[in-house]
Amino acid sequence: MLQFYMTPGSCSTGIHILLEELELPFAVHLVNLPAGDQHSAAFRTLNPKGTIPVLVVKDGPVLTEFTAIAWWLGKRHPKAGLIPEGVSEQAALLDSLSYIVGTLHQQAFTRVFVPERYSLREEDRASIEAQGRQMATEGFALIAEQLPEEGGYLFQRFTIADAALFYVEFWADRIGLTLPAPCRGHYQRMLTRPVVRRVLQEEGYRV
Ligand SMILES: N[C@@H](CCC(=O)N[C@@H](CS)C(=O)NCC(=O)O)C(=O)O
Repeated sequence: MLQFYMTPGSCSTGIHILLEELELPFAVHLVNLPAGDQHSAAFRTLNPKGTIPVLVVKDGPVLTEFTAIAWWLGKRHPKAGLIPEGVSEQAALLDSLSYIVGTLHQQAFTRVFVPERYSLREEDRASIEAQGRQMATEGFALIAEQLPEEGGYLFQRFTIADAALFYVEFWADRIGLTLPAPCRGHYQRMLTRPVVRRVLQEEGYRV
């Protein structure tokens, strides 16, 4: 069975959605980030980077990094169509996925959630957070150009990139950041998926 290390309401929610969309059996290990579980010796042995999500495959690799885990799941279960077939289509998918995880999440939202990573001076925190919100606004505007006007999926059908886009949209919703209409439509479309609703409920959110 797969061993899944996750924190409710974090980027691991995107992987949680993919695991449940694929109907895979997996055991959950909750990592309490505010309590610092990710710094424990046991967790660092598993993932020296000290981040979730982590997916441990029996007799297989220990997968870390959202993109690597999502890619592994999509490739391992090709019939689900979570990754398109052509090389150019796959490159386009990786383009969007890398931007969402590497820029929207890592650069923008990290500034909003943990501004202290960017300056030791207490008086800088508010401006770093504001900068993160501005970067997120710009990032969503770019992503919106790739979406159908009324919302819908990034690549005609649901792919691993939509799971990533969903978790940053969920964060935008939580911090009261206004999304452009196509992203709002995407977010609503994702919320109509029974698996997405179930995952949010399992993670302790009211849908
Ligand atoms: N590059 C990693 C980063 C994942 C990441 O930043 N996860 C956050 C939660 S959303 C985390 O583990 N934070 C704990 C920490 O940085 O101490 C990935 O794409 O999986």
